[in-house]
Amino acid sequence: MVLESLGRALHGALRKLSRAPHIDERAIKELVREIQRALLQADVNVELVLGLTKRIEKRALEEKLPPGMGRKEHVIKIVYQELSEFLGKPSELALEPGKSKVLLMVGLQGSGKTTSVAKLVAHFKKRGFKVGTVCADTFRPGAYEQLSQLGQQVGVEVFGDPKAKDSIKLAKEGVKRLKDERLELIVVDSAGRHRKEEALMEEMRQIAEGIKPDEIMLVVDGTIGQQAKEQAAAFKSATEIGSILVTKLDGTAKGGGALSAVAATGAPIKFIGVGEHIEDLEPFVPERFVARLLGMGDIETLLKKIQEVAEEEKLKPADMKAILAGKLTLRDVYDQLEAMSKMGPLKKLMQMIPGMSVAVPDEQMRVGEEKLKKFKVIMQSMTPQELENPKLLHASRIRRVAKGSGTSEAEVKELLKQYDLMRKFIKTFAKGRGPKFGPWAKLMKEMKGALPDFGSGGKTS
Ligand SMILES: Nc1nc2c(ncn2[C@@H]2O[C@H](COP(=O)(O)OP(=O)(O)OP(=O)(O)O)[C@@H](O)[C@H]2O)c(=O)[nH]1
Ligand SMILES: [Mg+2]
Repeated sequence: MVLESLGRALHGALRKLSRAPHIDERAIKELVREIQRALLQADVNVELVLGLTKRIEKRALEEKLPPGMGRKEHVIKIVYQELSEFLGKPSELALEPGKSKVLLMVGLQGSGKTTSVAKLVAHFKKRGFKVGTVCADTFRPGAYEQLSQLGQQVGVEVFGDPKAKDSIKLAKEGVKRLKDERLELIVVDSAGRHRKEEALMEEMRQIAEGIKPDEIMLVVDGTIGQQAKEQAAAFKSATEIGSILVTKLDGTAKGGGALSAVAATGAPIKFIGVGEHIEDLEPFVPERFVARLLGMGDIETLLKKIQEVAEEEKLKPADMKAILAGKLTLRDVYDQLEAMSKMGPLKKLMQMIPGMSVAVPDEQMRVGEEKLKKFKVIMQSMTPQELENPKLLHASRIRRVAKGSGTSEAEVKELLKQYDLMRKFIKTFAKGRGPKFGPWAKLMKEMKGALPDFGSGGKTS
């Protein structure tokens, strides 16, 4: 488990809070102290800890309770939000089918670059992308062998030459060749071993200049704790770091230090390494990560409720209006499934629309839990463009998505059909073609509260 001790300590602090008879200033101060202790033990920088806990304390003491939420839940929600914020903004590595993205991996010796190269290509291969790697490490003996063995395990091409001396030339050749092969993700491994750090940085700069990568990803060893900050800063000042991958978060007590230190540099953490094996890679989503750190045992129910409320907040009236105007994208659907406790707002909304359960066959309306899970996996294999504009999904893309998600084409098509149905239905009702009387009228009235000018017709396209 990742950062087990930090998770346990934070969880313990919140459990104590949830057991307190009532939440007064003392209980909040006690909670804040325990969070401080937990974070310091995870090697998080003192100043960062103080800043964070000050914010938590201030909000917990001063913020007004949202309707329908108890004081305890509210405090837990604040902790959850602030910790998520603390770990940076979520950001993903987005690929586009048919386009080449070149990713240059940099980092100090032994940070886990080569392993991460293999993990990354495996990750995206599984999602149906054409991927390959270039070994531009001409410094470390056996670098090419290491990567080509990993490449074999994953089943991807590794461009390299164990005898080459000029890493810049090699990197350029490799990238050109794999681009010609129309690979969609080309990950370039670079050397971490050098006589001097100066020379390493210089080589990195030259490779970057030679291959013009779409993104430079810095690999940082999570076991170094808050020292990661200086390291990230040094790389950032030498070249343009687009994102960060923190490795070895399995079994280190210092992971909290590394993650928070790196997040503080402003470059988004996109992945974390949690083991030596190829599949030990996770996209880093701060909120999900924090939820996992905190969420277990008896506070789980509380967290669930918090998430529900947070999701409801996320679905702002503006989004609601767009959705009701028929602008429901697959991403909206995905977000809903993500939010999915069984009563996600969209489902609630659907249930509020009278006639819905009749017009949409029962079976389709209550797609089983299993199917929803499958749909989510399918959507994870789609590109952002496809999620925004599902019309793009013609036969070959459907095939790719099915392959990438380990489902069948029929299942992908079924999802698209469901989506279409949902969209049309909502649109029809939003246009007011639904029942003009009885429960529908009542619904309109109820909605007026949430959607200030919904009654004036809303947008119709
Ligand atoms: N436990 C654990 N070990 C890891 C992880 N990532 C990498 N390693 C190990 O760290 C060691 C170094 O990894 P490499 O991928 O060779 O590191 P590198 O940055 O390419 O090293 P150089 O090429 O010498 O600069 C190996 O023993 C890996 O198995 C991780 O997430 N967890
Ligand atoms: Mg290496």
